[in-house]
Amino acid sequence: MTDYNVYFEKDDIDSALVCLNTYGYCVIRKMINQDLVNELKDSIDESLDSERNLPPGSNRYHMAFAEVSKPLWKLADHAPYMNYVHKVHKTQDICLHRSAAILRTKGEPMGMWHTDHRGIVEKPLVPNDVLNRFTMPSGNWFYLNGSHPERSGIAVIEKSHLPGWQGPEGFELTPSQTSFRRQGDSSPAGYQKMDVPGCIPVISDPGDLICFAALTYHANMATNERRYSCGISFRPKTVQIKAPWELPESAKKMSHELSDHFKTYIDGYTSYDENWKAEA
Ligand SMILES: O=C(O)CCC(=O)C(=O)O
Repeated sequence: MTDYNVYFEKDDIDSALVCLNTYGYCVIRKMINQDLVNELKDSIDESLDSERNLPPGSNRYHMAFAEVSKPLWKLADHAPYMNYVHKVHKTQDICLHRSAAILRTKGEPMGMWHTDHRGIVEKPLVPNDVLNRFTMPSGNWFYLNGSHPERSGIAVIEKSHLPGWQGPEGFELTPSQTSFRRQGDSSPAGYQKMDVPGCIPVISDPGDLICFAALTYHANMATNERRYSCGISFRPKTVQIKAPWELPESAKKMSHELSDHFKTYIDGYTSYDENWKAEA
């Protein structure tokens, strides 16, 4: 599908990072085993759909999944994953930055193309304006069903992370710059189809780690099965964030219950208050 390689083994992170920097994404094969894949899926079910009543064609997100999921913390003890994390940040002095889980059910259409990156926002209005200002890779995701255009998963636009990128050929960035639309289309909403130059439907297996750069434009592909994804990301402690929200009780509970050797990751953790909005 591409004339370059995007698949790397977990003992070749250096080559994976060259691909990530060049094309804006990469896949690290077999990062976790099937047992951990199953544990993470069960944990997502437990926290997002314990009654199994999520209707077809819909989704639920947990935006601070590390605060409720013990299996997710297994990644912080997983030497190959942490080797990737240390290499990507060029330091071992890191704290928990963000974590999330997403559950989607069969029948959900493709999502909107977007970048998670917000740049430097003078007056943050929502939590992502506070947390997504940095150039650290924002997508370190486990697509626990794997990713495939016929089933579910993620698509990216290759090289859309490069400086000066103004949208795919025939498209233009939306006024917010966080998405793009066809030239001549005045709709403020972003595009939601796969027929875009540079679109790469990522194909991966359940234990693979899908990485993309902070700026890389991406979209969830149409969901044709119950679909699970999650991620835990860290940032160098030198990147300090003063969050304008109070640390929620769930974050305090997590800190209290974490094993001592993980406590270093809490120093600098802001959590995520989805109800926070800047005062008018
Ligand atoms: O659910 C997905 O596959 C993608 C989610 C996504 O694009 C995002 O959270 O930024």
